[in-house]
Amino acid sequence: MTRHEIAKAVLNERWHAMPAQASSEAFAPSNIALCKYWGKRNQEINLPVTSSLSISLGHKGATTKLSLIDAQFDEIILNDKPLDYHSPFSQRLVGFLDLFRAKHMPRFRVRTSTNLPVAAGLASSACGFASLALALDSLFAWELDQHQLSILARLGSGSACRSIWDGFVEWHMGVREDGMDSHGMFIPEQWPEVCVGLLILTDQAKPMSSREAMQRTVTTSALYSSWSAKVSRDLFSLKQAISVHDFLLLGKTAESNAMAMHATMLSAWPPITYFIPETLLTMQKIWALRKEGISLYFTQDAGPNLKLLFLEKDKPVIESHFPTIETIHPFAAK
Ligand code: 2P0
Repeated sequence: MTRHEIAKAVLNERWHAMPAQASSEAFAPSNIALCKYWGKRNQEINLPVTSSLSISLGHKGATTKLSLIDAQFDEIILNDKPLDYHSPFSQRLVGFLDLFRAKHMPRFRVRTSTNLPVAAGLASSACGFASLALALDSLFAWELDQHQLSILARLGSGSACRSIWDGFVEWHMGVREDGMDSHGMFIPEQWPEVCVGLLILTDQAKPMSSREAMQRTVTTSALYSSWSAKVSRDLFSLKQAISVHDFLLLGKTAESNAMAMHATMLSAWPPITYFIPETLLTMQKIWALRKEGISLYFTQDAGPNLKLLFLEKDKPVIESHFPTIETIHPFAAK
């Protein structure tokens, strides 16, 4: 099935609905995977090879304002900057909007603002597409449930399907070819002491999109054949850690999962790495602090920056070692 057919199937009889209001606004949090999504079994509709598990970043994410305009083309504005209609990012958004555009429907103005560093590997496409799916739901008064919204967000960007919820979320890979069972599922467990520290080591754009990198890994990496089994073990451990609030198990599993994902990239051909010297130096600093008894772990996505995982009680000592860190409390009231 095509993306278009999936969108139509999710919307069902709502497909013909005209916008119920002239504008809408929605927020979605960014999310950080503790067990990564790395590889697709279907590239067109973003079906993953494995399930994954994330933590949403509370008030850190994207707000999308959507309105109808009388124009020839959609207008895309990112952080107050109008984007060139032909830029790859605009085209990706327009392609997503096209999924929901019946004949003769006006164009959209999409104004997205993030409160996260853009292009720092902090999953801004995830919160961007999730907030856009939520804004569309409100504009058209579809009143879809969260699982349906998660499927629509997934059509924009895989990891966006986890940004529909706060807290811990598991993206179930599903088994169906049409992907109707491939969506996020909320894990109803609060763990207010958990902190995520954003450590920006460079503001340079990443060398390769995660989309391209994961595809090259799937097709060329000798280590990729072991990835599914690693994910199954890590998902089991993470769910156990979350249910009994075992931070050591959570941190260890998340760090090991991230390192294994990067190992699959190192063994791709041509090899891929998102490490820069500062990434490795910071890892060594974290491992040294751990030897001193500080309970600190990291995870790394498709970029050189690190996200640190620690508990609230250790925040002062962590912030003293990493003065530039931005600490996020995923479970704090918004
Ligand atoms: C994740 N990443 O689980 C993994 C870990 C990056 C590293 O999901 O092609 O932007 O839009 O489905 O969701 C980034 O990939 O890729 C990502 P598409 P996406 O967070």
